[in-house]
Amino acid sequence: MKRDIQILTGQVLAADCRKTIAQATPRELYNAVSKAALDLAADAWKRAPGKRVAYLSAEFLVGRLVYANLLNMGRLGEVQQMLLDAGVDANVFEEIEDAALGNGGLGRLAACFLDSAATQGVPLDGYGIRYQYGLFRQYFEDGFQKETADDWQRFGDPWSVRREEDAVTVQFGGQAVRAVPYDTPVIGYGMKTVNTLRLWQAEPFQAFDFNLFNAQKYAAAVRERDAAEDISRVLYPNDDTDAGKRLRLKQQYFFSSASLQDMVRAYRAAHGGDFTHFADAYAVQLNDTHPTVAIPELLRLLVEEAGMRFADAVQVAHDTFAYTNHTIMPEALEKWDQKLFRGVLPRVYPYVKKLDALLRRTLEQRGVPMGEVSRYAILEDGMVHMARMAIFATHSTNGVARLHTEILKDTALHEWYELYPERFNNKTNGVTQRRWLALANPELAALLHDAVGDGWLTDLSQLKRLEPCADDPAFLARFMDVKREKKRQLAAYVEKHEGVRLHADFLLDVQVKRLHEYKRQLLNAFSILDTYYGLKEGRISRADFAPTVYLFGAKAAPGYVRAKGIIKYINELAELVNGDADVNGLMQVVFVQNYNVSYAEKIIPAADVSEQISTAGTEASGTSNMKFMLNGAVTLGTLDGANIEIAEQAGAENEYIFGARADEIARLQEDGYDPNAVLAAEPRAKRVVESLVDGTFSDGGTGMFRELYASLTEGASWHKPDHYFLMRDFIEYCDARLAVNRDYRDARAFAAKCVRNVANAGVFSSDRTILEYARDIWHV
Ligand code: TH1
Repeated sequence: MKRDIQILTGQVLAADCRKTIAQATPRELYNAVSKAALDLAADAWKRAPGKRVAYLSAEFLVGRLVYANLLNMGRLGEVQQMLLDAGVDANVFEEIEDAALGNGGLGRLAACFLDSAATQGVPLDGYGIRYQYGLFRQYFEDGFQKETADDWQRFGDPWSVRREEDAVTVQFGGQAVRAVPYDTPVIGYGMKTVNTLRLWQAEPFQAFDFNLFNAQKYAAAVRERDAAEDISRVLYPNDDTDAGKRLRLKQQYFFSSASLQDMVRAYRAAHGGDFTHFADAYAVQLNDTHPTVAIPELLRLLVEEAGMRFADAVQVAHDTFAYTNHTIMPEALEKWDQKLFRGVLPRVYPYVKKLDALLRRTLEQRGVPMGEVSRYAILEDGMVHMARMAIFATHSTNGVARLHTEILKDTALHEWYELYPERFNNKTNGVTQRRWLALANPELAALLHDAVGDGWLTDLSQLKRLEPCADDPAFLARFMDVKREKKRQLAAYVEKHEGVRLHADFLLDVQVKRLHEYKRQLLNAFSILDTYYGLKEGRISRADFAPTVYLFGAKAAPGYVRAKGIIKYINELAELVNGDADVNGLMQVVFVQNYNVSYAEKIIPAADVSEQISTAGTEASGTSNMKFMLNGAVTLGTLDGANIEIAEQAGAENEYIFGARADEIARLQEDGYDPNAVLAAEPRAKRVVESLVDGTFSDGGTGMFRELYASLTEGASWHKPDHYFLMRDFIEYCDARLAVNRDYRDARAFAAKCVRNVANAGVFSSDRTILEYARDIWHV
């Protein structure tokens, strides 16, 4: 019997705050609806027998849970009606903070995987850290990024359940802390499967020292508590870079050890003390190297607590673990100083040494020359090399898009591929269509419902049946109506949050992702400035130009000075363009603050053009590219990461591809590349680059713009000039952009391209990805 969520919500509200639905504040309503829903999911939230997958990840960027969970439970319409009946705005929960326990693509991928596994019936649990503060909140002051703490639990955390009885102890050198799990149900679409996201919180054994407190030594009295809580205090805000910090290593060990202890305990309860078949009970996926310390930790547990021989433990680890690589950027490859590692984890370090010794013996047996050993060694040049440990001690290493995996095999990890070719495999990323289409774009979902039914909700390949609609004028008209409506909604949201009136009738060209030099937001900005000059000076015909909004959203890591300089530059550009009445009917530049999952849900469905312009060979996959495609935007991009597969699926004629390919970039890196030659030969390039230093814009006297200029024209001690080849691609990019603009003027033909993107987005469902992992790697 279907229980009534309205009655349950009313009961919770009456008990908790003696109010009705109409009287309750947004947070009271949020807590009540969430509690009621959790109650309705309780029966389905049971552990199925059989092998389970543990997805270990330092990040789970789940975003706002309430709408997505209600959608998957089949209760969203009911709740919306309930709110409507009570005179409450259905968007009332938009005040609720996102759970931003991740930086970007890697953390959001983990969240999509949770949704897909639960929907497809894959028994997978997420394990991570319950950060007290998630990714910082961003705002702009004078065009500069400022950060504040993200206190995401301010409105409560009604979706999690504290499991005191499952707490474990994690031991560092001289410090022992309690790891207390908070479980959140992961509700699959249709609620047939409910898996678990288990996030560990670090706590002291004793809230404070009573004797010190009585002696009025207050700071000392809470020192142990602070030191314990510090471990799960805050998410490191670096995307794609290795922080190398002691506390970060403690975080990694904290959740890796707690998660393994959890599995070991459950295994013992079910199977007794013989751990030789541990890999038949658990598959453990390492999301990048962040949880790789789990490998020596499992060895330690098996040897010291299960009495296993080291060699047998290594076999168990090999069969249990698999590793996903997400980047080849050298600055992201994790290495720990050996002394630091040994100091923080003295109980684990001996097992790292034993693994390193085993690796060296293995290399010798395989005839690897002595001179080559240093390229593989786990312990080398005073560091612990985590990726090497992850490849050596697991049975699978996968990349996240076809090109990325090929680069791993051919160059980045070539020596490992020669040693263990059978371990390497590709798993192209995906995104969940429940959140990124059904929830974010109900208008398009309704149109799809009429055209092809609803099967795509759990089988995205069914969108293929939409293909003929690209030739149907009536369908295209409805598609364009949807885009217009999503732009109107976005404009209302942007006006509320940024105080800017966005032109909802313009072409919407979007680049939203973390700010990084390799993602080349600066190239985008240069091209906008070139367009501005072109329009003002008549090189570009105003009459032929489709008015365009250029929208940015991006957070820079707080310590990444160049990235912050690029933000300031784009904000200066926005001021120039938006302040010039002469072009106001043609261009608008908007940089939204605090881009996050909830903002993405507003922006992506409204976009016409998806900017995916990383230097070829640098973006492992990208996942926003897939979300844009699914919502019917065309890709303006380089042949990088999953863009290649996107263009292949949709047909290159439905995207706008430009720029050097990965092989050309590699050649330029080898043979030499001179951006100054481009600047000398191409006045348009010269002019926009000079805007960094010629007084066109002001960096407020910080020197940021001059430093950016130098990075492009002179290089720095650690890199050559224009490390990311902006000048190589500049003119081609401007040309491709103008081609988009030209094509957009034929609204129907453009809409047909958009619809062909939707129709061919099927393979980019994370359902497909998760089923491939399950079949090829986890064997569940
Ligand atoms: C990202 C990759 O940059 C992106 O291309 C990919 O689509 C995504 O992972 C999911 O596979 C990465 N994020 C991080 C974050 C950290 C370290 C390395 C990477 S790679 C902290």
